[in-house]
Amino acid sequence: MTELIPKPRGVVATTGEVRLAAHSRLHARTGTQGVGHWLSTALRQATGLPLREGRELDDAGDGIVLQLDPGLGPEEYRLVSDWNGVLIEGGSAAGVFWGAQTLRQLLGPDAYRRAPIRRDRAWAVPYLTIEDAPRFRWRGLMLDVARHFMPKEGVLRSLDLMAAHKLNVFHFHLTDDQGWRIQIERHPRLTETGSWRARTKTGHGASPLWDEKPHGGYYTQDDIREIVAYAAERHITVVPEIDVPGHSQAAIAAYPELGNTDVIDTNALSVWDTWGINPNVLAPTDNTLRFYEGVFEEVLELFPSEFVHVGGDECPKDQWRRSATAQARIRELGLADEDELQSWFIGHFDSWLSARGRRLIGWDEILQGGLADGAAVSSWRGYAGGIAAARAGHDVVMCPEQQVYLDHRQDPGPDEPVPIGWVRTLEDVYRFEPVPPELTPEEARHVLGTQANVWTEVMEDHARVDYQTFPRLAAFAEVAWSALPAPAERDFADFERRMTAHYRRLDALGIAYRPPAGPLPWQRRPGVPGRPKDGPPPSR
Ligand code: TNX
Repeated sequence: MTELIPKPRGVVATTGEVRLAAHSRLHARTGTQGVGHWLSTALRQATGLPLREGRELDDAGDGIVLQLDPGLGPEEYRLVSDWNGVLIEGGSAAGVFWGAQTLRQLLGPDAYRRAPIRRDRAWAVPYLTIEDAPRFRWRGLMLDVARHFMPKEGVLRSLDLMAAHKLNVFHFHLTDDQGWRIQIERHPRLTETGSWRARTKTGHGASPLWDEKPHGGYYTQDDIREIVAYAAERHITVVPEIDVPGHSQAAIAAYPELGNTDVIDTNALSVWDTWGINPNVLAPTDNTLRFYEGVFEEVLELFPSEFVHVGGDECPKDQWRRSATAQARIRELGLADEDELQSWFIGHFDSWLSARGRRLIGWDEILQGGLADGAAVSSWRGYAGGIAAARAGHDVVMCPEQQVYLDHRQDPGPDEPVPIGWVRTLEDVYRFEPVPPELTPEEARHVLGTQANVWTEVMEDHARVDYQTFPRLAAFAEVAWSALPAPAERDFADFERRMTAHYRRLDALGIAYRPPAGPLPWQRRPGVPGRPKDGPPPSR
């Protein structure tokens, strides 16, 4: 049962086990009540045990105690299972929460079920001591809900899956050319018009196809508040992304005056129904700035996170080159070119966010034309942007597409459902190193951490998202949390051995992961695996 993922810093095992029973109690001391509530709910669902709130460890030695230990780092925890019961201590409630996640793994895969399958089974925690702490403070997952909308329940489920893997930053990609997914009260057409597209490109290559089926959806501000609160209970910070000045066709379709009206007829634009880099970008006008300040004002009220992501990626400059308005702006500001105009645009929101006590983060294109003072960078086009930013003293989140883009295929085989050619296998992800050797230790301190990105052009529902995300997210979680050696020295065989236990957990969670061997989910023949015809009736 100690096949833990992500691998903890240190485990010392002895013989014996704590057996949870009907009279076992859970006691959450000062500052850990929220974790206690989460843990008792999760374990009650799975085990059917009452786990009543207790005062202290029982004489029986089968209770669970949660408490803070100010001597530990903020996300650090210690889990001791011995004749006294199970004690989880953390430097903060977050540390205790990660310890509670470890406890769930120690209880076995059935601890991930939503209802007990067998009443008579024992729930045991082996005697051991675990000392553990994360390598990085930013252990992120980015989910693109713009290309394909994911209903709120799916987002909450993703947060649960992140928590189970000790990931703590949810980068919520809320807007793009293909859809605007967050209600903004002062600009209602962003969702009325911007959240729906009439059809979606499905085919690839020379002869694209469209499905002729409307697609859309958005989160109300109440939904967003619920998502943020749900994440907070799981010690996950939600970083919202509102993409500017590129990836904005959905917004322009809703409010045509946001586009370069002197270059194209923006009234003719609708929410984009295909993929790729879109030429229709925001006009660099005062009207656009005021409009988006209004958007960000509402965003700041909904999301308490220190960082706010403003996109900044893939902004073709062609319309700005042809626009008299954009050119006048370049002259008026004394800028050299369109790249500097993009920097000015991002710089405006950097100061605007800083004045409100927040920090801007953007994709590495925001380096072009000069990086705004306090800005942090999501390095996606390899490491180069991250290296340049760290050297210039900016904070960085490493998420190079060559390693941690989970929309890329995970196997070269012809049956892989993804039309993207690049292969990023489970082992590739496991051998991903977020801190490139080029950085000095001083510069490396600017690497806040790392993030896996799930772009959903080819994922129309959460089963496809599961398939692309798992099992690779388990490897990614270990890279983000555990103190692994250099890539070549990593023990992938040991990781695979632990994955055998982890697949059972993913099964219990109902995740449609890519199986390590055997037929892919849609290739299973009816009647082969599954419940035997004359098997026992399901237990109640
Ligand atoms: C590049 S990563 C993009 C996304 C796409 C992704 C597909 C980034 C900042 N931009 O818009 O969805 O590639 O892999």
